[in-house]
Amino acid sequence: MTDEQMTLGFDDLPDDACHRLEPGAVLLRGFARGDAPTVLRAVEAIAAEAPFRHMVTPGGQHMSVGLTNCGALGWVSDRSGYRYAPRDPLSGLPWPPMPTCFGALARAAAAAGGFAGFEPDACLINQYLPGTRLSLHQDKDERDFGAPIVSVSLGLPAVFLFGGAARRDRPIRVPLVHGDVVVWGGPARLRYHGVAPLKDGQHPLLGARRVNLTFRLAG
Ligand code: MD6
Ligand code: FE
Repeated sequence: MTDEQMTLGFDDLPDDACHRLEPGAVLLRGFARGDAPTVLRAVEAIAAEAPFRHMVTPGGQHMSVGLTNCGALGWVSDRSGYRYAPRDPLSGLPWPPMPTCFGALARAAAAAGGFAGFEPDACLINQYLPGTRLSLHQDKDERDFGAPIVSVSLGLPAVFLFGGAARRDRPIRVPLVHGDVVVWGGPARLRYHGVAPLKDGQHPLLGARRVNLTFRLAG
């Protein structure tokens, strides 16, 4: 099968529906659309304190994704590895607190995805410009894999690559648009995943950008 045939069309999935991608992974189409303007104002305030930056991987490459955090813990990368840290290494200050509206959105989405009682302590905020990609990886720096991850997509559409338990497993391609939320846990928690290079475009709220929020219980 060609890549083209494996891609679900952006219009193939109805609005505001819940789609099981596979056991433990659910796409909540449009779940965050109503909250998006408020959430994006909060993202701007966070980025004014803790700017988006291109972190260095342990291999010495700069990530093409721009990244910042809010909440008690933030995900960081440098030559010595990946980890969660309570302070922004750029400023030495604690990460900005998680806005109330973020916690409420993450909790509600997790519950809708079958994970009641989710209380995230970390929110990783990724910024994609046209051409930015995120290579296949597992999210495994969190202490407890019992909690899900809640991922909120805002701005330009992207193709989420959802792979298997091994890096070599061929990913399926899931189109994500503004307001979509993916809840991901249980048997899917350690799946390889990534984001295909962002296509150019203009979004009414974000211009030529995509912003992704991933909520985690890290500590
Ligand atoms: C992104 N997301 O969509 C990157 N990880 O920009 C992730 O890496 C991710 O969306 C774990 C669970 C859901 C995700
Ligand atoms: Fe991830």
